[in-house]
Amino acid sequence: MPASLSGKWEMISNVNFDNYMIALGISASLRKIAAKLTLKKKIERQEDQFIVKTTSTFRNYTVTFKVGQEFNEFTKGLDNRHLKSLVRWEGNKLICEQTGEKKNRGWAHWIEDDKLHLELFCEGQVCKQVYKNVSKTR
Ligand code: VLP
Repeated sequence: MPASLSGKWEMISNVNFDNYMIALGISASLRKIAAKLTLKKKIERQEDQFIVKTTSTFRNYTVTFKVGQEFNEFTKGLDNRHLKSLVRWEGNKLICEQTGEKKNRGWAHWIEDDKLHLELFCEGQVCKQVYKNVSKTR
């Protein structure tokens, strides 16, 4: 079993986010706002189900899925597209393929050095984000 993705996380680096957003067709005005955000993730795992909440002072986005089970995803408040998404484990990486209008779209999450790593892919662009753990212990 890979190291747990569960918990609360706060973004500490964000590389190539603008080009990822351009690939998604996000407007310049929205990109300007988004670029300044410190994104947070709350990842919960219940049996074979994951709930991934991305939050910020501007907008929030939640996705719920079961590993290995394709689902319909609507990226409400992001690029507002309808996707067929499928998440699977590939070694220690949790990988999502998002099939729709945009080619080679998806993301990958994994733990490395106690940090949550995220790569966001779209049409050849790769945005790399790293999050530190901010879960409360006790
Ligand atoms: C859209 C780019 C501002 C930017 C415009 C809105 C909630 C993996 C996966 C689980 C994501 C999040 C992608 C966020 C950037 C989209 C930003 C509002 C933030 O996360 O953890 O959904 O795909």
